[in-house]
Amino acid sequence: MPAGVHEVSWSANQAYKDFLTSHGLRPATTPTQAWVGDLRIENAESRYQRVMEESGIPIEQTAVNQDADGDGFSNLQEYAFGSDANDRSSLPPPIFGESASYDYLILTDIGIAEPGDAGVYHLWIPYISPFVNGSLETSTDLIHWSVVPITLLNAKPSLNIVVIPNLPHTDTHQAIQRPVDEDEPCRYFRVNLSLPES
Ligand SMILES: [Ca+2]
Repeated sequence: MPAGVHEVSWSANQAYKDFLTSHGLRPATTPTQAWVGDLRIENAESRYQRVMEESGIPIEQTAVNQDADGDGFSNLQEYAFGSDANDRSSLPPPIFGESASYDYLILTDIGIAEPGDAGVYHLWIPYISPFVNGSLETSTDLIHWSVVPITLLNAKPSLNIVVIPNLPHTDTHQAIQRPVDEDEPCRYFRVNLSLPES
């Protein structure tokens, strides 16, 4: 199977049987059956092309680096962050950063940082489509970029998974926490996007 999201579900009959049983009724003895129909396998490039064409973009303006609606965001940026690449009023959610405080105890090179101490900043990055590869990169001179070794998320994580740090993800943005190093020069971040290789 190609990379991407694959969803198959067939639990309705079993759920119905469970419902009957829980109400003291006897389900029919016929076996639970399921069918899977309309299975479509589409590679990343053809999915991108289809979405561009379905939004009404002329074929000669669908390239990933083009900006079909002239709103300043490339077609791929809009595809990755869920806005309409053919509507000037539809823009990707903004990427921004802000200083924050620790929400957990941590050992730093100047001692123990306690919850509430300043010393980190949060980058807020919109969730990225599972059909796009995205990586966070950082630079101090806007020339040399290195990859930040984190995984960008496709959606808000489930609340029953407890992770440290407990990042304040929102419905639209993932929070990425980085330590502040006051000896460092100004640091820039960017998100590098590409379509997965088929
Ligand atoms: Ca655009």
